[in-house]
Amino acid sequence: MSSTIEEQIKALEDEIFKTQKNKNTEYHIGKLKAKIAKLKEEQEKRRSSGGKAGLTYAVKKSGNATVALVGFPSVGKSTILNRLTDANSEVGAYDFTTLDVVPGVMEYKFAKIQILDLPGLIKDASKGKGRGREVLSVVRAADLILFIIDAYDTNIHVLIRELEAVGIRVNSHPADVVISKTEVGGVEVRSTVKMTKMDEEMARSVVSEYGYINADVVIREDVDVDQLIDVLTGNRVYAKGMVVVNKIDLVKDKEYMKGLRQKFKGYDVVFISAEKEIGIPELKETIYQNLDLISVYLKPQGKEADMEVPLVIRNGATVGDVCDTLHRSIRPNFRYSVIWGRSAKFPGQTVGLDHVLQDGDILSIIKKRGG
Ligand SMILES: Nc1nc2c(ncn2[C@@H]2O[C@H](COP(=O)(O)OP(=O)(O)OP(=O)(O)O)[C@@H](O)[C@H]2O)c(=O)[nH]1
Ligand SMILES: [Mg+2]
Repeated sequence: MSSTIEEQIKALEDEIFKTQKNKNTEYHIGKLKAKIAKLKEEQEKRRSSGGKAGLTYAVKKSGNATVALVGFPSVGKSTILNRLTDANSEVGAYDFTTLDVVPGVMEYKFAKIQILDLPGLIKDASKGKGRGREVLSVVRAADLILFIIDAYDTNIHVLIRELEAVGIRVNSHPADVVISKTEVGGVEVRSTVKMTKMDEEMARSVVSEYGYINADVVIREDVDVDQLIDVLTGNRVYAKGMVVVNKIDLVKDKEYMKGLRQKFKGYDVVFISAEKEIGIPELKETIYQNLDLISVYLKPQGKEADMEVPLVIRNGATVGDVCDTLHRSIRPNFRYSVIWGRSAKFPGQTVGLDHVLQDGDILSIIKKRGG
């Protein structure tokens, strides 16, 4: 075989495309998908060891969370950034006005949310078209993806496919499957749930095809082949996504908008006109809600808590995370903390660094003497 990796992938993809999909071909297709995943991994490895592929935009994360504006050229991403933040990104009536990542900060309900305006994405961006791979590498690091859609050009699937091609999964979660290598015994698959999309035998053959010789596979969720391959590949990122339909000032038909809401079922959808400033408050609120942030009030030892200005953190954050947000000198000097509110078993409970906070908690951090 002297064909390149690209050619091998293409041949396998063509084969899947040509194969009738039914019960009898399921196994075969599963195996082909595993082969493709393996080859793509190899391809990624080569790309990232080659010089040019290492190129990325330098963006420093800041604030409580990072939001990426993803969309085709000229849908109004830069106009939106300018509406949401104090940044000033160039707006133009032609495609690819934005050639760099332009960051801005949206301050909302005491949260500082970093918004990244990006160059427009096009089909085959994941293969490198229009600096696509660099744009997508920025998207990989975002907590929330805003799919910006022109009211009359609503093909979001092209965008999602490009994200998927670089391992980004939108509005889903890692499958509950654990694969551990073993010394002997071949590939063993056990499932704790009824499997309706793929049986154990198929899971076994996909895992083997991917290159495992001995492994224990425990499946605790009704997954399909693609989800299993995501677990095998291991470098997927899971991000939230929502849809923003821009330029609604051009839409006169209310029914048309209803249809769009239907089309994007499963996503939060916000209709706006960035230019005419319609729907911006709702957009800000929806972004905030999707980021799943909470507020914690700090109480200096022996003083009243500051109930005016909360500290904003991610839902699920611990006392230790708060320490790190405040200053890096705090954790090494941490003695204990005292907590009031929803996460406390009783008001004034003493807790440690691992304690998980809840919205509205009041927290007092006690440092070591002299710390
Ligand atoms: N009618 C209307 N036009 C808009 C709206 N928002 C943006 N535009 C126009 O759409 C064009 C593109 O806007 P940009 O903000 O530059 O779009 P972009 O997505 O950043 O484009 P690229 O950087 O090239 O990918 C400009 O002519 C804007 O004035 C809107 O809400 N309504
Ligand atoms: Mg732009």
